[in-house]
Amino acid sequence: MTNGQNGGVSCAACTILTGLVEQLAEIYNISIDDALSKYCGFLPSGFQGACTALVDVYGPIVINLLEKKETPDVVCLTLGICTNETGHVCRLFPLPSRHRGAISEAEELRQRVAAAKQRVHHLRRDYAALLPDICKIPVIKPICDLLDRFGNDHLPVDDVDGDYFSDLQTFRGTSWRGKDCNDFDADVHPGRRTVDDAVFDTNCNGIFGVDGDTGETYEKKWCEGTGQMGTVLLGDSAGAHFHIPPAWFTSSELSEEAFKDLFFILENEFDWPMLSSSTGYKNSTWPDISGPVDSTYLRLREFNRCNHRDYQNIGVNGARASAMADTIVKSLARDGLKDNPVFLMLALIGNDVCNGHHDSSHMTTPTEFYQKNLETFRYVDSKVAPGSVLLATGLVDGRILYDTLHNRTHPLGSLHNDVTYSTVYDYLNCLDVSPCFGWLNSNKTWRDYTTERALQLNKALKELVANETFKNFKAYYFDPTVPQVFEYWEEHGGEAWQLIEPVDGFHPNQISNELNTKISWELYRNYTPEVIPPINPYNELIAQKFGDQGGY
Ligand SMILES: *[C@@H]1O[C@H](CO)[C@@H](O)[C@H](O)[C@H]1NC(C)=O
Ligand SMILES: *[C@@H]1O[C@H](CO)[C@@H](O)[C@H](O)[C@H]1NC(C)=O
Ligand SMILES: *[C@@H]1O[C@H](CO)[C@@H](O)[C@H](O)[C@H]1NC(C)=O
Ligand SMILES: *[C@@H]1O[C@H](CO)[C@@H](O)[C@H](O)[C@H]1NC(C)=O
Ligand SMILES: *[C@@H]1O[C@H](CO)[C@@H](O)[C@H](O)[C@H]1NC(C)=O
Ligand SMILES: *[C@@H]1O[C@H](CO)[C@@H](O)[C@H](O)[C@H]1NC(C)=O
Ligand SMILES: [Ca+2]
Ligand SMILES: [Ca+2]
Ligand SMILES: [Ca+2]
Repeated sequence: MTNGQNGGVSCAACTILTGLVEQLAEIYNISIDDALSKYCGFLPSGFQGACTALVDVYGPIVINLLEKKETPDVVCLTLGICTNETGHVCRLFPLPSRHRGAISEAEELRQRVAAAKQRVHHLRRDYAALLPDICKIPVIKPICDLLDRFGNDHLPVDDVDGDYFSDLQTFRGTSWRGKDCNDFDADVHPGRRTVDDAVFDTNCNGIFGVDGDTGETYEKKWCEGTGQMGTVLLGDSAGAHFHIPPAWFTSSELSEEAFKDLFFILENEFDWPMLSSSTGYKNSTWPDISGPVDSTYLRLREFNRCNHRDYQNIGVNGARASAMADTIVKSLARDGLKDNPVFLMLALIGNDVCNGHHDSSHMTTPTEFYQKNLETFRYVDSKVAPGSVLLATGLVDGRILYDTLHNRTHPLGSLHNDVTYSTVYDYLNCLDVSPCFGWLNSNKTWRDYTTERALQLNKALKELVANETFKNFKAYYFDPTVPQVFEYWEEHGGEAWQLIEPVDGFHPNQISNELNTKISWELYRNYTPEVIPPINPYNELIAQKFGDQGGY
């Protein structure tokens, strides 16, 4: 994400937090001062120092203006955190209606900010000196360091033997890739083809040891030649299952409980790959993620228990075709000679047209899309064992987002029903920090244009799949299942908005993830049954002898 314009990310953060604090004061009938303390108190102790430091610097003006019923936008413009260098003043929360009509909204905002600046003149301080670079503040530094650890290579951070598998959950660990059952031996990791496994489990699938009756290892007896396949996703935030806890943006739900997993969430980049459509492997225990879990990995594991733990979710927030080819795909952990084949899904469903930034020059062209995807396909071909499959999914028609949500209330407006998705989308565009300028936009011309480019890119991808051949896998093209997911849900009595992540108004949620698996699997069965691997006849025996195979 860029830093944006008109105050960008800092302005959005200031305005949203100020808005939530104002609402807290109202809900609990407390002063703004107390609401600020209450908010900081909700955060895990590691963050409270940073929160208090911010309150020390900005608190006096925030308190003064909110108690005079100024809006969060006016507060953050007065503080100078939001600016208007493009000539537009960005507005998220509604202005008090009493002045409406006589003057334009922009003019009213301008007048309010001018008056506010005068009123709090005596409280203003040298903010640049007090908060030079937010990441240099001692209490905030550890948080910035944490965010820096995501790095660019998308590999597990805690990986002693360097085989790209880890035994910790976060930092691209077992939430993303099967657990490394021996982190001191790079030859031991999920996905390895059947070897001896007499004493140790060399592929971490929980199957090892020797059958005393026959003298054969269980791995050879029950796994070898059964058509094992690992599950791999190469994708973006949708594939990694991006989710922002709605309670963080809903004033009535803010609480200590809501933030208790803040570190875990940061360490997993706001993604929930362990519940995703491609590599989900466990039921949700998160209070705000409800809905069943189904995934390609779970289906392949059900077909063949020898596939236990052989999954890799290589989804990266913001990924587009060029980043995938240049860096992301290189974090694939696979050896064509030593490992089993893969069932690989490539799904870049939007970013190539999303980073529009007020013009189309940031959108990927069809020629680039063909070339960059071809590079990715070739890299995969150099890494995977023969007999693999690659299923490429095209871009979605993101117009469904605006059509579904534009006049609904965003969590930030839930207290007074006064902030719609349309307002949030345009606000993020005004700050140039939207995850998708073209589709999350009240301007229909832009939404249509963005879809037109997406369809051109899909045509290029289809052509790639039809024209090129690869040594170690067969490639297939599928349109995204989004229209079928919506149709299915609505036919079964649901409403469209229930399928979209509420805070970002952009990503498919848990229900969508599960339905995507169900519908994709039907498509494979009907149109490409050859991609579905055989059922291992020894599954029952494996379950009896090895139970949950070591879990995850
Ligand atoms: C809010 O608190 C004030 C005193 O702090 C009290 O006078 C008022 O009645 C309270 N309002 C509500 C709705 O409880
Ligand atoms: C926007 O910028 C202009 C020029 O710098 C300034 O005069 C005006 O007051 C600003 N408006 C607001 C609301 O800050
Ligand atoms: C999730 O829960 C359901 C119902 O209890 C169960 O049938 C299913 O096996 C569970 N799935 C996973 C991945 O544990
Ligand atoms: C939202 O917009 C749709 C059409 O786009 C309309 O049918 C619906 O009545 C609107 N709902 C509200 C609450 O305004
Ligand atoms: C929508 O965007 C297009 C392209 O930038 C622009 O020409 C048009 O004026 C905009 N329409 C509205 C209603 O703002
Ligand atoms: C793919 O093949 C079709 C048909 O042979 C051809 O028309 C097209 O130009 C090819 N595309 C590319 C990018 O090579
Ligand atoms: Ca390792
Ligand atoms: Ca290892
Ligand atoms: Ca094994």
